[in-house]
Amino acid sequence: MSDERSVTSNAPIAKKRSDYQVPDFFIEQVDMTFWLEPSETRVLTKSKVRRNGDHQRPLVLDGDDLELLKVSINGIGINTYQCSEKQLSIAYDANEFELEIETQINPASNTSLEGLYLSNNTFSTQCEAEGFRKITYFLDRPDVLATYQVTVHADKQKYPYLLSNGNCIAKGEGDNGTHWVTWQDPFKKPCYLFALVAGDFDLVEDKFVTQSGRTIDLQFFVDKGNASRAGHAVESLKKAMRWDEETFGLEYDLDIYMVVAVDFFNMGAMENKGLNIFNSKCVLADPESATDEDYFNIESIIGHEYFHNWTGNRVTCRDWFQLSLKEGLTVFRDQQFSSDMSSPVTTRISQVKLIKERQFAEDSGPMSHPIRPDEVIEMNNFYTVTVYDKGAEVIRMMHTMLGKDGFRRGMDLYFERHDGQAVTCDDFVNAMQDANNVDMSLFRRWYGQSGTPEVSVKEIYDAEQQIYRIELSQHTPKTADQAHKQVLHIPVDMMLLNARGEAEALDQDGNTSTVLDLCESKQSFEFHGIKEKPVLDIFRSFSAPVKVHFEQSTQDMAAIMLHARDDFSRWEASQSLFTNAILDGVKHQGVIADNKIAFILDCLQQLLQNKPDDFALLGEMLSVPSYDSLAQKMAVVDVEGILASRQLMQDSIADALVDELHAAYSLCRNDGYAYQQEQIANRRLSNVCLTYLAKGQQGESLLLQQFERSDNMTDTLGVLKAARRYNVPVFEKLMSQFESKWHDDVLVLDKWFSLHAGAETDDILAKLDLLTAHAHYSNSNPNRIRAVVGTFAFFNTSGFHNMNGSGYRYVADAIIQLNRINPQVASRLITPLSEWQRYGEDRQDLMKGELLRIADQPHLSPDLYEKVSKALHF
Ligand code: B3K
Ligand code: ZN
Repeated sequence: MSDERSVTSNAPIAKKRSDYQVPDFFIEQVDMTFWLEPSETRVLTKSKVRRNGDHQRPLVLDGDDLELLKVSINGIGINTYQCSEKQLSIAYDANEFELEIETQINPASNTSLEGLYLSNNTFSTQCEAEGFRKITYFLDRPDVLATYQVTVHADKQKYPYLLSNGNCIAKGEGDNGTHWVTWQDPFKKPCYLFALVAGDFDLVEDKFVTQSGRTIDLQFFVDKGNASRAGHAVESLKKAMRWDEETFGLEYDLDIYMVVAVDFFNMGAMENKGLNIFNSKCVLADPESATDEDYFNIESIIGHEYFHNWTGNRVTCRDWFQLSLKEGLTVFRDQQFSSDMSSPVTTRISQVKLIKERQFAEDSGPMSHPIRPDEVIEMNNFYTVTVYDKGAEVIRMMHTMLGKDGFRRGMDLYFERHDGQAVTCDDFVNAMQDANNVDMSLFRRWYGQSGTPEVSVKEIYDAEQQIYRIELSQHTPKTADQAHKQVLHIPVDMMLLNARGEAEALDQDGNTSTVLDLCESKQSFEFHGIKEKPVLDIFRSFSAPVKVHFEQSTQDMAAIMLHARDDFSRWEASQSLFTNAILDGVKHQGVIADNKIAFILDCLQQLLQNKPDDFALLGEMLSVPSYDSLAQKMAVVDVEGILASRQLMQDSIADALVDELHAAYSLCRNDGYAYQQEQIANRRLSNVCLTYLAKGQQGESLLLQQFERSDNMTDTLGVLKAARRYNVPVFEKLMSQFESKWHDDVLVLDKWFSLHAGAETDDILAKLDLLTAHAHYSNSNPNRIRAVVGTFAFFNTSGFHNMNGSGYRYVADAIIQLNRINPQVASRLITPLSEWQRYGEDRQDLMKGELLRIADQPHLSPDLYEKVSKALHF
């Protein structure tokens, strides 16, 4: 079998951004009726169609997996249409007409979880990006905006709640135990925001009064018995609504806001107008079953979907290449919200980790693309860390450069110009530019250029003249998708510190920080009147998504880590110190020079003696960088070298600082659980300490004590992770206790599956087989697949990269099985295999072998086809 043959037969065709054309027709009003039955749902769609411009082209509608029952125009049935596998083409002369289409679909057999499907016994939809075409023939593109009226008929007993977008305008009883409800959404929307839900739920209700005094009904629909777990999500929504009013002056528009939680969902949540559908994992929480991280994520995702109501729904994307217009901006908005609601520094740390660990890897791999992609085969493949999180960094840079008020002016103008429209990323930048009267032509390149820019920093201090100079140069290495790179406009936030961590004045006004504009390939910046060689704190708060090459002395890093005022800078310096030492170990067969270890231990000791006020920050600073962030620093990743050297660093800390860690651990007691910052920080620090202490003599008894005492999932999981980390024998026993307690709770059981799948033990493959054979494992539940296969592929480094190839084979087998069941989930699992080029030759061959095996499958989904063919031709 050759890789050429396997990836070119029946090749799906890529769409190009440059080929955009306005729609030939608009659909302005839609009236839909659903008769819901698990395997035979009928859908009647009446659309008001209007020709766009003077042409005679036919109306070509998208469809996928539909049975066409009837087509009529202006009330008269026709059969002069042409229907192919993915299109319905209708030639009709009039410029305006009413089109009626009846289709039949099978939600029960829809395992792709796109279109209309059944999740347990709930009918639910997911239409973004192109799932509406699995419900009816339609112009399934985001620049066709219509108002919708939707009537849903279904069995009353099985589906007492029938929901769709907008306001409920009528309801009634039908024949044979059925009932019906009609919904009307007065706001024009693209069809990807359409939603329908039918099921039996517990309903949790609340109210929100907007800044203008309107009362909004908030309704949360959750599985029966889960009402007590919805409180945090409801509070999060109210906070998000208030925050958007206060920060951006944006008020909610409908009178009702509904959130439905379902167990079977391909991602976190979906912002359908007035009817958000959520993965139950992103809604339900109580202290016993959810961790602080779960609480944080729920608040942030509830916020994210709510913020989409303006950035995404009221102003939407012209075409899918513009996805970052809504996603980058909405991620930035949810990040600001989270930062205001919780700890700004830990919030920023987690965002930066994601960029460095995952986005930089995407940039340098076969799927590299700009935040506004130029070519797409399967749109679902582009809901990426690049479009979302690098997209948010690009928005953040504008915020940094224009300032809070300037950014707000830009947002105001954006809504003033584009409310109710489908627009482009350029339109957004234009609004920012025009509102602030600045030229952003150079900055715009961030939208079109992929790859991670690398900035080299040199510092020169002239003691005699008291001048300090920084020389910066930028270069973006070529990527899989683009050979030639341009210079970018990079905002460089910096400060100069003296050895005591105090900030130097940078100008005559006494400003102590500044944002330099790096706009050329080489540029230098001078500061006068600097009396001693300063310590440079550069790219503060990660002011641009770039890699920095700066040979800073360990003394300078330690000074920042121990004394800087800026918390984020302190954390970054701690990570740079660790990274230098660990990579030194990788170079020297896993041995880190004694003096390097001693230096770090000394710094950590000082840190533990003079603790920062924020214990969560201390916990982060005591944690060594992840495997992924270390791997990013190597041209060829030395898996065993990183694992050994990282372990040596952790062991050295665990052995040398037992007393200090124990003291810190004992200090962090909480009385009774609350999701509240000081408590969260205590739990974070104590669980970091516990992970180190698990190695020592007292390890097992500390673990057992905490397990017994714990009244919350954060501390319970802290024990299990620490026990797993050091292979403490009690791990298996505690895991079975945990399983017996939680085997009926889907969300908690996912944590149990994931803990097992992430165990870096020699028998992991046998264990994975047991997990997939477990009575509660299911290949149709994405959360469970991610808990087992996802955790293993992304986080079980030694197991996935086993030199006998068994880890790669296991993941490829899972992907092959999922190809037909759920292409979106399968496609997300392929990323670690597709990064083969980062490893040594032996591993490369094994990984490519598995990619070829996937490529050779009959009926490969476009999702996998796109990724596998790019990975093989890299
Ligand atoms: N817009 C959705 C994501 C849709 C993903 C489609 N494969 C959720 C969000 O970003 O808010
Ligand atoms: Zn989003």
